[in-house]
Amino acid sequence: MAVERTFSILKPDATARNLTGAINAIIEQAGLRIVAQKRVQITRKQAEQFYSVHRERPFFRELVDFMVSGPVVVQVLEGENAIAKYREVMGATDPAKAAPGTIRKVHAKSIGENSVHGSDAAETAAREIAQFFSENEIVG
Ligand code: 3AN
Repeated sequence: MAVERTFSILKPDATARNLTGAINAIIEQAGLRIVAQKRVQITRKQAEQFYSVHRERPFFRELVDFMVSGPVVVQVLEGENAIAKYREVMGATDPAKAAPGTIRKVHAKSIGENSVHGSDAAETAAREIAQFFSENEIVG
């Protein structure tokens, strides 16, 4: 398995509850390296662009409102099989269905306020990383 990069967001429900360190500890314990990280307030335009695949979904407005409701921490994670590994570490979208020990099982509040985002495939990871980071901000 090759070394990959994936894109992660610690969402507003996580930053509001001072969970950046606790979530980063789970990420690092899973063997993923945080090779870029910054705390930002994203704009509505950035959120709409980021989640444009969900534009037609009934929860789109709610999702965008939530993502701009407070600061987020955007990250690039690196490691063997990082995309699938981070999806596993995050747990299911709905925290009620997430496996024990996963970030969402431990910390998420609901299916909407679910603490973290992680890319779902290599192409999405590359696109999402490029939306928030320039190459010289990523230090492996
Ligand atoms: P995941 O983040 O696990 O890849 P997606 O891609 O299905 O899940 O959904 C993207 C985001 O949209 C989720 N992280 C969640 O915040 C939000 N979302 C998904 N389904 C719902 C829902 N039924 N109600 C509210 N928000 C939702």
